[in-house]
Amino acid sequence: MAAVAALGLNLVGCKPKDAGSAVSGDAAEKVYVAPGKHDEFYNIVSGGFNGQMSVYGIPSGRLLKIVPVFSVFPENGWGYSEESKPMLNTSHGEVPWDDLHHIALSTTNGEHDGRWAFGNANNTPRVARVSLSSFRTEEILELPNSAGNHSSPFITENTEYVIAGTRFSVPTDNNADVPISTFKQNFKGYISFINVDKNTGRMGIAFQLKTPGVSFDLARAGKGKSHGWFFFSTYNTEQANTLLEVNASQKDKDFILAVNWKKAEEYLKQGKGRKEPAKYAHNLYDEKTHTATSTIMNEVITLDPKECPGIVYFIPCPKSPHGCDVDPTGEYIVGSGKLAAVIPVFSFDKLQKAIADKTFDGDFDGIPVVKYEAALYGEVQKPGLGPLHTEFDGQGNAITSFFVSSELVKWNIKDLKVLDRVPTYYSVGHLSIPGGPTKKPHGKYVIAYNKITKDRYLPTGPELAQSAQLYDISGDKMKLLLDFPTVGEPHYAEAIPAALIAKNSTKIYKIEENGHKYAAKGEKEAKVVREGNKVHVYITSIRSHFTPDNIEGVKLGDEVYFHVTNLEQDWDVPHGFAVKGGDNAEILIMPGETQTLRWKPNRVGVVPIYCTDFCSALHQEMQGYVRVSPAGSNVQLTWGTGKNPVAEAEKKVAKK
Ligand code: RUQ
Ligand code: CUA
Repeated sequence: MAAVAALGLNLVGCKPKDAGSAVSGDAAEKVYVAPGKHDEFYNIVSGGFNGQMSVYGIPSGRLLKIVPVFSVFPENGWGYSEESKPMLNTSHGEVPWDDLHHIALSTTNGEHDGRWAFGNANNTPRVARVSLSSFRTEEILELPNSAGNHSSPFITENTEYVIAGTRFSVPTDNNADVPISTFKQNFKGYISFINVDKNTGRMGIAFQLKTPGVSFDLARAGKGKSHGWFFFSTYNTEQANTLLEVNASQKDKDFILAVNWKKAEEYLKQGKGRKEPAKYAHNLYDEKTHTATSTIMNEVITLDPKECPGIVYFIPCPKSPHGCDVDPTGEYIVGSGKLAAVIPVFSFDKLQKAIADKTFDGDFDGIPVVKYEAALYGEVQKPGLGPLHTEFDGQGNAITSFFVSSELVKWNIKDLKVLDRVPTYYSVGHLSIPGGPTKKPHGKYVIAYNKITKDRYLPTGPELAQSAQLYDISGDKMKLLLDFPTVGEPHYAEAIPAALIAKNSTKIYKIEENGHKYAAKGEKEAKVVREGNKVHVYITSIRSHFTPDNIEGVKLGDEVYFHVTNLEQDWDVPHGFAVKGGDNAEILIMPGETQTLRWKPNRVGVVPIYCTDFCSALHQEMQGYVRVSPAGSNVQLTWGTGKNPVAEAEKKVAKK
């Protein structure tokens, strides 16, 4: 126990000796992006417990955007507008928050293609797809038989699959009420293979692999020669169900799971997949109707490796591996054992030979375990303490993050020699080299996402700023250039050349293509329609008024739906919409789009509505009123802009 306690102390990380140390003289120049100039890279950063993604410019570190994914976001109405609410639906009902750890940018032929960013929900297992044109979440897919979707999302070379491995092994959804102590018999580790449509990006669960009950931590797809394979780090191969801190750190080695997914596809074709009942939500946002739909799915196809020999193998890996990263050639697989003193590097060729020769060390729950030495290329000796993650610079080198010794360490993949090390402030988790996980890293920088900031920023109460640090890796020595604070708690991030994304940015939605059921595509189409106690307001916004902006005839007990269509067809002219006393948030409507705010008035009176986004010199004038009368009142439903709606209505009645 004492040893464990001592270890526990170590694990909190230590402060580098030269904390606060100098940056090189030309650092400021290297990160300075002059006003009006653009950054060279987009950095798409996971938000951790804020459930969002954020977008920074590199090298400046400027925050460009926050994209709500699994969390509601009052800033733009995500999860508050009627259109976006279905995106947060799950088999548990609405889950308006999650813990987003990893980003995967889509690739074609193993290189960034700038189309989508995928993100995982670590709490209620889901995978999201964000468009890199609109910077909006377009799709969220829930994962059954899974709990704590940490080993996710990671993608294959051509984005054929996004994979998601469960962090918690759990009993299958169909056999869920079992004693926790029956872990070894009843708990399974499911890995979902999600296929992605080449053109639309649309996702679906192709199949789930049912593996022994262990915890999946991270993963990477093979590439080049190892395309067709996937590698997952695992821990808790002790299969403990309590006090994992101790009980899951018993073994000297855990495993990397190697999956031959091409072979799994063959078994599926042969009909080896089993249809199992499962309940999960599939949510899609449609850019034409500007509306999301949520569909509850009822079954999933599972593959049991025990019935499909040759698709999975375990490789021993010291000790509680976290990151499992594949180099740009696809030959080297790097395991980072959080408690290990070396970094093992495995060879794909040797692994293939070991499998062919059956150089196994028995099996684990029916799955062959390849002999460690038979798959090992070599070990990086004395790299540092607590290796977590490795990225590649495209020049034959790897850079590994070390949480405990708070540093980045650069080493050569071929000779496994340490080349350089730099301190991080402090306790780095993930790191990101632009293109680092692809076949063609863009190199140039590495960004460290740190877990602790202590004295680096002005104090802000008990919780301090989260921090990223940018290093120049273009020379032999890594050089610290910049600290920049980040929102949420960043875990993984990817960086991609701006040239691959900027040109495709969505500017407006064409109003004539607006297929929203309640769109008013011009002021003439603005109207108010009562359906029982539901009042649908077809309202338009254009600088700087709403049509209608005076509405009467709403009564207590009504549910009012403001369907706001933004008629603007200019870039960067959203309008907002808010109503006093509304129990949700504002909505922000992009040019050409329709979004709906639901409001249930709870008192009689005249209620202001207004635009929340400073859209013109007369933005402050962009306002109106809704009169709410008692239930059963005989105030007629009337509406208008620029006229007296009550007088207009009276005129109409008089004419009849
Ligand atoms: S993790 S700090 Cu949740 Cu990706 Cu490694
Ligand atoms: Cu529209 Cu302010």
